[in-house]
Amino acid sequence: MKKQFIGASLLLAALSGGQAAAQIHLVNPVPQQVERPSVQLIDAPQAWTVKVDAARSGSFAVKALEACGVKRADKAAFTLTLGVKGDKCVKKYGKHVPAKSQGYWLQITPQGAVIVGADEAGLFYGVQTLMASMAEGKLEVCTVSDWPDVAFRGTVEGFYGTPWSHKARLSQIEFYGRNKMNVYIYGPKDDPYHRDHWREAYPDAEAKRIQELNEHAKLWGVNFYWAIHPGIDIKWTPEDRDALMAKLEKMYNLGIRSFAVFFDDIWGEGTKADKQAELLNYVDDHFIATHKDVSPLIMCPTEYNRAWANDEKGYLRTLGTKMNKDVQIMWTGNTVVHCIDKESMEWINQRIDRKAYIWWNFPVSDFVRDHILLGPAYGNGLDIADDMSGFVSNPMEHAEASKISLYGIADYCWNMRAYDEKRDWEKGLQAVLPANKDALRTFALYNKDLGPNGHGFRREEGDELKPLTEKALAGDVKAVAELMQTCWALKMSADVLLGDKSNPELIRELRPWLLQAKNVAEYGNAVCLMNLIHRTDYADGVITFEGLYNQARSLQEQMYELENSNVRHALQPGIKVATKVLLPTANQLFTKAVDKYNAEKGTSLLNVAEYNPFKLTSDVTQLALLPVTVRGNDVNVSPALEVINWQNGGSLLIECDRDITFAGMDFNLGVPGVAKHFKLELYSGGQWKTVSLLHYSAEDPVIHTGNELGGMSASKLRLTNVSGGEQKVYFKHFKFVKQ
Ligand code: LOG
Repeated sequence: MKKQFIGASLLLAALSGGQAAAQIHLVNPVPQQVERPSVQLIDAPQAWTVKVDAARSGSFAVKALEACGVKRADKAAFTLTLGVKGDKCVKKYGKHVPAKSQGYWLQITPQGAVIVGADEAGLFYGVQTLMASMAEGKLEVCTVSDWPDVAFRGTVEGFYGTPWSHKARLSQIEFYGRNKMNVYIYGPKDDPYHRDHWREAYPDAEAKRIQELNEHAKLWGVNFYWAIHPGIDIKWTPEDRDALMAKLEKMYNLGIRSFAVFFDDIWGEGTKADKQAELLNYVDDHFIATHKDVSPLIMCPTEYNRAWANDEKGYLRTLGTKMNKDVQIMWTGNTVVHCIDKESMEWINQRIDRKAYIWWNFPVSDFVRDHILLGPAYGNGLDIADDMSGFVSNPMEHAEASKISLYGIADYCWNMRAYDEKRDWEKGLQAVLPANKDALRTFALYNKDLGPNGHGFRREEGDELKPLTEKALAGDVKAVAELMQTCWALKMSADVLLGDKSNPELIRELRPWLLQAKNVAEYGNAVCLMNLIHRTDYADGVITFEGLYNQARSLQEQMYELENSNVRHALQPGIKVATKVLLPTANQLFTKAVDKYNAEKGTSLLNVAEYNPFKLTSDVTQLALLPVTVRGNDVNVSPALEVINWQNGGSLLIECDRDITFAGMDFNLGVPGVAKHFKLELYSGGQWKTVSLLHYSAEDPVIHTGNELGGMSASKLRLTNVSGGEQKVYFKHFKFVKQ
């Protein structure tokens, strides 16, 4: 029998070949090795005779058969024999099983299937492969040898914003199980019992929900990690240490067997490496080591990315040398939001003296809440499986929509070298919305990039359109007509999805973006027609240029109004779709058509489609890329979520291309009393003038300018740290209002 390693080319051949498609291609993640004499398909059995050792029959891996809808019968034509290596009923197959933890061997013949796991997890994954391969009602005769490249794979619910609902979490956990991910770290920043009130026990109802999630996770082979975030106000005292231990014990009593401790996004006392190491060693020695069946402890350090690592002070090296080697250390890469490569793995592993546990900040959107991220997961090295102890993705607060990229991440972690983001994206869209995959695909094409953001992390969006948009902008009529079809397809996809009944939760999450997509698409259509209609002297039957112009202007307004009426986050307002290629092209085409018309007809229609007179610059690295947005008279700088290290003398400068008259201003640096460390100046009449800053009360973290600012006219505004030292602050909001 010829051995075939499933790779991209083989799968493509299977997908596009004239012969019947191989069913194994339905399986996610892509199995490591598949052997098949030729493509031979049989009907999926209606009933199964299941052979398993009595002692194994209660295992979650065997129970998974029921959860997956397998109907058992005594003398069915199809026999499924399953067990873990060494079990009596699978003894003779033992030699085939890959010697890899979580691995399995699966053989499918017309008479039946055999699954032998290297361990229980492996057996469960073998069952999942068999089930997934039957999704289209057929089974394929083949033999699979499979195991994961990365031992711990999954997600960390670690974002700021509305935590996932209980229902969403249950659905996520099943999705992880089906796609062979085994980690779910529960650490939503806005669960008070995780962070702000970490010492307090969960109220009964919440505790019950966590317990239920944990039980559900066990069924799906997922380790439910409960994370605690004590760094905000921890004192390195025996009392606080005991409070932490007591909370962990409480969670253990609820059934939790996997734990994490986070120290991200804090400053002050809680950030000390030696104290963190001492505490975690204590937890490791007196809790993890003394309890049964508990996973290795995970910690998220304060310096969790290279840009923040201060080698001289040696925070990471201290953790590396002082913290027990079995404590796993999380890492987001070169910056907070970054793809991971070999070189960056080597850099961190050397410092922490162990393999880093990757916390990948994708598809999380808590710093770009106006976008929804439906693109493929790509950019991480395919050669780093052996350099990491685990890999988890931090998803969006939109749980269902996150599954599109999580599908690919599951595959990446399992079989890294065979990972193909394009193939996985298609399969992921299919898995999330089989009833309307094509519509979801079209819509997702315009919801991949994050837009400008403080982390400078961008994604490909609309590359496939560029040849067309370039031609359209150069005046090619055929290209403009084709672009109209593209816009129509976007509108069509949004309408189809709004009518979808198969995944209501997904449509609920997408809804604001679906409505906006319709506006963008209609705007694109109107603008394309504006560029075509001059060929018939600006009127074609009942359609006139001015009518289209009025429509386009109205749609610009409707897009803006939808953003305002559907504000999902006060400080990152907006609902943005197609911002990388399609919308900017439509805006350029609008200006072009209006300019041409004005020149020919001697009119003065307004040609401005998109205009932002404000520009931000800063020598404080973490502020330099923050976008400025204008909404009516409000001018906002997008907030940052992490701790900002604002050096002495560092400033934030906002320039306008003309003088504006100020009505008021306030900003929140997250620290009561910090106003005295900063100087605010306005550039007016050729010179800088200082405006005094104040807090209304000692506890108030919001800084105001009082009445002094009202009525002042200026073209620039500058905020400088004048304290003589570095200030650690948050940048929670920054807003001024013009008259
Ligand atoms: C937070 C995380 C947040 C993410 C993206 C880590 C370790 N911590 O800047 O909670 O979702 O970035 O905004 C973070 O990434 N801080």
